Amino acid sequence: MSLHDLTVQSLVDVAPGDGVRPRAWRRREQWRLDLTGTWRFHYATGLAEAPDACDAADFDDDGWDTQEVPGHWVLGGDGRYGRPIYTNIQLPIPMSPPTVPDANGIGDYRRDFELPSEWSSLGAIRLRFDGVESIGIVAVNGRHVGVVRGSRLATELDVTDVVRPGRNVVHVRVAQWSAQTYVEDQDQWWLPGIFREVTLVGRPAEGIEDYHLLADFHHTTGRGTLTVQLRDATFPVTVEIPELGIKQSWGAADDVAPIPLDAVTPWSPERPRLYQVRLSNDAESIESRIGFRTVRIDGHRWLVNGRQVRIAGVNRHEYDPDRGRVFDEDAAREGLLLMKRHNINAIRTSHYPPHPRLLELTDELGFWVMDECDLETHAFELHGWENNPSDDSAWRTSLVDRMRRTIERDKNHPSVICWSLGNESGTGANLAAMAEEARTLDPSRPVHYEGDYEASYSDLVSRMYAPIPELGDMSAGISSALSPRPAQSSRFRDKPKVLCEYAHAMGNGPGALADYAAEFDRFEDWHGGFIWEWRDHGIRTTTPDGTEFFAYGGDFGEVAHDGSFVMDGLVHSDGRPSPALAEVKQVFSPVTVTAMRDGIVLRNRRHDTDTSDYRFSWVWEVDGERRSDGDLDVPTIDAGGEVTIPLPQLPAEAETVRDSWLTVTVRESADRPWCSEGHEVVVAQARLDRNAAPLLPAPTGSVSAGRIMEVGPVTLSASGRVLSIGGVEVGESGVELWRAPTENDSLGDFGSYEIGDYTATRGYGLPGPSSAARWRAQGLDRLMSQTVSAGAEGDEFVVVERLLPAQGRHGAEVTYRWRRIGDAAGCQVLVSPIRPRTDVTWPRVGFHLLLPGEFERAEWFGGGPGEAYPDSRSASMVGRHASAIDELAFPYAVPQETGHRESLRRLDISGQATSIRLRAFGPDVPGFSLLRHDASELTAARHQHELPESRGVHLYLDAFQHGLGSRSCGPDVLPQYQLWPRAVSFGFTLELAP
Ligand code: IPT
Repeated sequence: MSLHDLTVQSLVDVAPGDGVRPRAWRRREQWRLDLTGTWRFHYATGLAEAPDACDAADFDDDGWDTQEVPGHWVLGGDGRYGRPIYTNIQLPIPMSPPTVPDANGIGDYRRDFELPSEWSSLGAIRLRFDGVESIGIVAVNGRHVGVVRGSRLATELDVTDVVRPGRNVVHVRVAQWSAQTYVEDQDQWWLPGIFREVTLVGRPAEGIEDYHLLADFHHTTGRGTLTVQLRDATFPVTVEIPELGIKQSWGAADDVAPIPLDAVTPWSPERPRLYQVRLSNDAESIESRIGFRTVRIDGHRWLVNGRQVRIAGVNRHEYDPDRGRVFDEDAAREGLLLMKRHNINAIRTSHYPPHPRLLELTDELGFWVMDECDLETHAFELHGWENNPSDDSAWRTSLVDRMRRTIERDKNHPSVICWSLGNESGTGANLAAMAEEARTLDPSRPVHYEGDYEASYSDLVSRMYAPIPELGDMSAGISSALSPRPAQSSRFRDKPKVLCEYAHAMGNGPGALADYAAEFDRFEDWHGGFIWEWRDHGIRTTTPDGTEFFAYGGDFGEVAHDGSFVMDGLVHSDGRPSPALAEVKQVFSPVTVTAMRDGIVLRNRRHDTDTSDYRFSWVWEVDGERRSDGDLDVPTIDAGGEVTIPLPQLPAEAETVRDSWLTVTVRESADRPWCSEGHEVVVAQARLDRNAAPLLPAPTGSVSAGRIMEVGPVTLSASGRVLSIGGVEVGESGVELWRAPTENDSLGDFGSYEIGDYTATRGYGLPGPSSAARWRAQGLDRLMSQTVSAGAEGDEFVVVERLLPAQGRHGAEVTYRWRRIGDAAGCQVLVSPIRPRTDVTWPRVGFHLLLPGEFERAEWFGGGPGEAYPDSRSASMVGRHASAIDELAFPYAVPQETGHRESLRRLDISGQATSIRLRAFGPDVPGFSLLRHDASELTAARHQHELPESRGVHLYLDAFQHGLGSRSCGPDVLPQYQLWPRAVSFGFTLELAP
């Protein structure tokens, strides 16, 4: 068949990929030729333009370009080879399975390799592909050897009879779109190409074709059992575990028996103990590693080694801003270390098996892994799941094959404690068949699939983005949470539960992590969850004038795209942690510390490790000054245990002096692979005094009236605008209710999608307008000031203004009471709602001051070091903090509200020449932010580089901020964190700092 005809046929083929039976990945193959590197490359925008017969051995590819393998041809180029496309649920091609449009990038790859003559004695030679998107049609020396399907799965094509010693030619034709596209509709960039390794693997005639090592741990006796399953092995075979003194040989398949082992150390994320294993026969020797653990489902408990797992997890995509899904081991390791430093103990490999090496790293560093098959048919949901491949028998073998290839490749990893059938593929008989296949191949691990809402073929009940009350409802078997079939509620109730996705980390957020954690701790059947997601998928790009930025959907001129929905990670595209990661670290902490006035409660949430590798210390501070400190005497707490210890001995004044704080810190007591000795695991604080918030002091003198008012160092216009502070000019001032909407504020109506009830009960795509839409409708983004009165009243200059939008009647009345207090100017601000509505919250209540741009640094006593919002404040500790002003804002891919620090007492803002000191007062003590752009500038820009030139430093003193929530894909701000219009009063003083 001609290459052209073969392509036509392969594009629409729903059969599984070709190749020999899948087997476990080996880092070292004894006979291995690396075929990565530079390949000759031809790109065509469609099959009609692709060169025919370019698979022929003698085809002249002289005029061809080159392409690096592994790589994606749409990246790093100038658009010559097409551009990246980002879509979430929708497909960028028409919904007409299994066909694809004519505009279909075709990449032809060619290269030579030299086959060493020693290889002629081998039993088989295979060409292995670890990742090709979307399909690869492969020829060696002009002969067709198979089609590679399953973009993130491995394929080994038998080329024994085709290769010859000396020079050989490989040709791979890759098509961007194929029938497989319909089952690989994950929420990510479409990035075609050969993006993982290509290798030529030699197999000895009488080797060990495949092996499955099952290392069980018996938690009641502390013993282990190693069961070795061999496939196509020539005996005798020897298994060795040098560390355990084991060397066992079997003469024949029938001799193979489980090996009992006395006293082994079990494997867990906290103690990822691995043992080296060697399997050998006369022809080959295989190095592998085992970790002893037994996974079991017992009623509603998901157990490993007899103890329930606690998933403090993240969804991890394979992603790099320059290379896409090309794996970089160093970067991957860095990412895992960053997770470990932030108390993340679990990974869901959303939504496909990762590069095989990654699982060796998770074995080594210690993570629970939910290994997910490469399957997602989400686009069908937009058409009521009609023709869903998950339920279409034509796809059965192909989907089952995907599952098989996932399991066979990854079965020997102790970190993998569960298989996931895929993501967002509706439900259907093929999924049930995949689950069946998983159980047959590997009965040692449970099966997960979120879309199986009734848990009829999966072992775990799973949800995504469930609102908090739904967790308890599901535990109780209350039917409203269990759509679509409440009748199945008892089955739900008795199964272990997990959130495979929650807390959508898009932009500023997520909120309510601590609230979820409390529920996970409360209900035994809930095992935690995986935050969506680890990292933003921005593509490093430059504007025409050379400014670097991270591109998202639409930035490459895509016709259909899903905008910034691909920027929803805890980590920025460039790898830097977002403020949310600090919250994650606190909330996920393996040991919780609750410090109270009458004692400290410590709870060990680790799986199987006591606390003897931690050290505990305390410090007592008053007004941010250290008064005393010491080690905390904490008895060793076993896994799952809890102790209450008394507070350290402190003088009696500790309970009376204002701002008396006890801070307890848990640290690693030795170096770990992810951190050095002394690394902070978690911090907790207790306020020891009961003093109320300080109030603005009384006036110490009068104000000078005139056209310009002088209140100590501050000058004000007749209508009360601040003009200067100690000679420092102020550009703007006044109360502000608007904040630049976060993506959680502005997204979440999923407007055009009809998902019906399913949407409402599952908590994402909440009905009704978003907060930002309501705020805008009420005009909170364009309030106009109207001075009602301004004049001296006793020793004060009192200004009353009304803030209302054009045509609107809802807003606020503000009273500013300026007074002189020693060398400072003080102001008490009272904000009261005008005709508040019961269906529109406020974004913030704060006072805004525009200072000159020369200010660079901030030092403060208050909450910090990072930002805090009402539903994301676990990591904020009262103390003395300092930062460059530029570091106080986080550069979210889409500019938005950022940088708020809470509970301010004192703030020094300094530049080269001057420093301004601010003190904050109650009753509603404000927090602050210092930003280079104001709320409306941040609102208008869609990318950081679109922000206008900074007009200076914007100080916001916010008495309240609305919470963050997770509504960009999940529940909105919980009621207790919403900011409803209310009377608010706070004070501050301004002066030049000494
Ligand atoms: C859900 C997907 O599973 C995940 O891949 C990602 O798209 C996430 O949401 C949002 O970022 S699907 C969603 C419609 C619930």
